[in-house]
Amino acid sequence: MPELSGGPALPQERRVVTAIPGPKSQELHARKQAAVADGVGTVLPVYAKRAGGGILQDVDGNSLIDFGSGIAVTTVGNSAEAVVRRAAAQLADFTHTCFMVTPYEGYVEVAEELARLTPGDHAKKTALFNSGAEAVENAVKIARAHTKRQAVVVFDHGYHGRTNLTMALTSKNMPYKHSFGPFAPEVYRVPVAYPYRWLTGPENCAEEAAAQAIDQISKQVGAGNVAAIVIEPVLGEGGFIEPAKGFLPRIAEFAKANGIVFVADEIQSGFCRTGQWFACEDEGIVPDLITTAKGIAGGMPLAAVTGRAEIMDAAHVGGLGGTYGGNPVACAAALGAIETMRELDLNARARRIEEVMKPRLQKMAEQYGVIGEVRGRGAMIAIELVKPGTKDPNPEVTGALAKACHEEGLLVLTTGTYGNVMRFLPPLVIGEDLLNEGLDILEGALAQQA
Ligand code: PLZ
Repeated sequence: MPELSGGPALPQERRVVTAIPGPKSQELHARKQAAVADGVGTVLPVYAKRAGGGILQDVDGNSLIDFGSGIAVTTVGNSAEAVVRRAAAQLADFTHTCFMVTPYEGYVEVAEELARLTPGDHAKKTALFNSGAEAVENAVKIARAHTKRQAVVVFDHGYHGRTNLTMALTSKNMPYKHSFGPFAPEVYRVPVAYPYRWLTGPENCAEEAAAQAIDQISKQVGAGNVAAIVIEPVLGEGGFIEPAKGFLPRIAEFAKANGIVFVADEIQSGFCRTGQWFACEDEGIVPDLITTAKGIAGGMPLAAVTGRAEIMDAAHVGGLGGTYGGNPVACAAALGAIETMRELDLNARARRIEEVMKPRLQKMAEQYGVIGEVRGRGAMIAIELVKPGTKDPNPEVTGALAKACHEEGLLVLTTGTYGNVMRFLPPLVIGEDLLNEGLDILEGALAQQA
């Protein structure tokens, strides 16, 4: 297996030398519990020391296989060479001027790259922000300024962030919204084509879900009142739901016919994650606006709204911004991340990861009745766990499996509206041996559960 990690050489091997979490992590965790607000949870309290390639090393000397990438962020690996090189050079030159006060080239270069990389050959413009939620909020601001309408349509199982407006756009109450209302008004939620859970079965799911969504928008909101339809081309926190083929194009077409801004939230699915630069390319969708974050900058906080120049320019001069949006170090990191994606052809890597993972997971699904479905594409793959012989969600077994994997030194994340989906988001530079070893651990954990 060729060495794909751009980062400094961190041995690419799993090593479990203490209980997980080990004594040093436990000590740090006690300090965390005393000093950090309880609302900020922790999936697995091992404290990081170094990370790179497909490995996370903790303070006790354990090396874990990383199937999470910090929630789909370190797509190019941690501390990827080009990210470190460019960000370090920028750190030495200047750390901040505020782009709204004294602009700099890196911001403009990232905007030019986004115009090249996002779908469609129309004139495009970009605005940069710090987090995914901020990008989504700004996409809504821009769409409202452009259409002079207020309503925003989102979908069942959708996730768009934790700020007030994006909580309103997010579908799941616990843990994202509970006790935090009231939420922003003029947000309307409609069905999404979730093939595995569509009541009449997967065959007509795309047409039926699209018809229901369009009917609800038309009858309950009025298409002429809708500023934006916001959707994740693969729904991430909702459970790695791939809308049934045909659904997204139908919704995009409806938006176009009614002067509604179609916003693809590619914050989790973008930047090579699904084996394409953006997941919406799979069905040839050209969104009016696209929101990106996570994988864009190799772990530095950066987010963007990119889209049709005439829509992006609808907000008045000075109407968009923020002190740190498009921070120069984050922009340098993004240029390094994009360079890495091109140089290592990470889209091909993502497709290879799918080729390795999916058949093995499908085999496990044949053997173990708790796996209801294997789905996803590229390096955005998931299993949905159910009570055997039914489609009843099985969050208990999902949690137990995750715990068993963690104890063996495999970091996995769960997700889903029903908490019953285990998702796999390895860095795209992970070695194939580690990928297979991670799957071996999962298989062992399944055997124990069954
Ligand atoms: N849109 C599609 O996936 C972030 C959430 C983690 P921020 N998803 C991870 C958590 O529990 O907070 C996300 C996303 C999609 C928007 C966001 C929000 O991005 O950078 O977390 O604000």
